Amino acid sequence: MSKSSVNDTKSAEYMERYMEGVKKRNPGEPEFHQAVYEVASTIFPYIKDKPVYHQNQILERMAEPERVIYFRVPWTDDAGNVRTNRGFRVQFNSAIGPYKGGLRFHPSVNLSILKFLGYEQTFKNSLTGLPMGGGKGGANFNPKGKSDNEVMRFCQSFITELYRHIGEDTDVPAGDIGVGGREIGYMFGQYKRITNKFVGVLTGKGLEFGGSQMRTEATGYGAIFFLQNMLKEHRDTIEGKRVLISGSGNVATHAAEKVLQLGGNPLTLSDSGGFIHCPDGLTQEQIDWVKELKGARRGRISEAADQFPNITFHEKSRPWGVEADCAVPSATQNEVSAAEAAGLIKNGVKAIAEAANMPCEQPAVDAFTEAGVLFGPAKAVNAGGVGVSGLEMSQNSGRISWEPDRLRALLENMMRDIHDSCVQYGKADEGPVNYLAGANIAGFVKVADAMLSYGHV
Ligand code: NDP
Ligand code: 2IT
Repeated sequence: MSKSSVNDTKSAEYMERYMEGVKKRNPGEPEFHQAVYEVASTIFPYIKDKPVYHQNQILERMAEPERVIYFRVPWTDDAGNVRTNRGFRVQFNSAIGPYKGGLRFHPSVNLSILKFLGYEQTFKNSLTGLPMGGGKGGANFNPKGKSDNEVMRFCQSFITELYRHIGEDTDVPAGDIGVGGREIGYMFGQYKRITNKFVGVLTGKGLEFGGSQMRTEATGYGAIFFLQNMLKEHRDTIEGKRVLISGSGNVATHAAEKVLQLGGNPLTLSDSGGFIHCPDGLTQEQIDWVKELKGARRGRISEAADQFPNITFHEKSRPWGVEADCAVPSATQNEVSAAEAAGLIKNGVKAIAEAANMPCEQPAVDAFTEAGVLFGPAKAVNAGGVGVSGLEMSQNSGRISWEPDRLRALLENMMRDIHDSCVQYGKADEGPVNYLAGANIAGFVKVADAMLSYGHV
């Protein structure tokens, strides 16, 4: 049990019984248990003197997806072989708006991972202040090594089943790991073809067909705006800070770019093969090169060390052993262990901003909190992505496109507002703000109160 949050006996007892139930009802789903635990450990103390939430079983109902869709995705590879994957959509909670959340294509995708992501998404979307419920989906499809035509046929088959369950007022998917502009284009094209409707059913679309300015940049930029706000709240700045970043996809490369723009030094990037280290700080030219490498060329991060003499590649390891001031994990879940957290703390890290979803294992989160390191939890830090997706939905409904400057300002303001909501609920009498509790409580209140209004549905 977390040492950081549940420290009164009554809440601890409720919490233990509650988690026993969650584990019993969802066997073999460790990522889902972890995500529920992280939220519940901060909500039980908050609701201990608010019996209405207990009487109406709000936390129990929140941990049960409203609907899970699970389907076969058959497709044919370039050699003519029939292949079969497993597709999912977890429609978690629609209390405050249509289900909204990304699609992940990765061989590791299973129900536990998508339930953790859909559960988290509900609180994250609430934090944005926009009317969006929570959902997540995807498939255990591995886009690596597949041709564009294979990816297209897969996406078309995936949407040929999913189209009947989604819609601009029902459920609006977007990208996540392995799903970027190319995949969204193929899926939107197939949806439009089947339904004969041009509506905002997916976000992250190309700018030519209803996409929003700033959506590509939003998650990474938003994460660094959140880090900037955390540092400012504690009388510090990003300027001159050495920042460790993992991943080299959409989120990581835009996080690195924003660190650079704000005067910091992004030292590392990574992929599943290892990490690159640039002690001088990556330049814009190097970040652009990585965007092209991991985007259109679909290459490996190790190639950066062959291209640039001041970059080294460290095979099969993660960047957390490098000495730095801040860390922004931006690849995947559980990529920072307790031992790695201890190393970061020993090296004097000041702030962690979770740009990926649940990148820190629970004992790592506890270690940062206990050491007084500023800890920005994923559901607040990376909410800029879905936030701009919400703005894409608004533009699509109005059949209008807003200017880049307007979206830039909206994103920056949204991240400041999310930060301030976390401070409102997470400010401690002494020591740093508890952003974990702040984000969970601020996200919870709106969804819980909407659920109370509806009665027992
Ligand atoms: P991308 O597919 O663009 O990039 C993913 C990156 O993470 C790649 O560098 C990939 O390396 C690495 N990675 C993926 N899985 C693993 C793994 N199991 N072990 C090690 N490295 C891994 O995804 P995004 O940048 O979009 O997403 C990154 C994270 O941010 C995810 O946690 C996602 O849920 C989260 N997120 C994304 C948002 C968005 O708008 N895109 C919004 C909010 C959160 P490799 O190439 O070797 O696979
Ligand atoms: O985890 C996330 O917030 C996303 N992958 C983005 C979801 C979205 O609907 O834009």
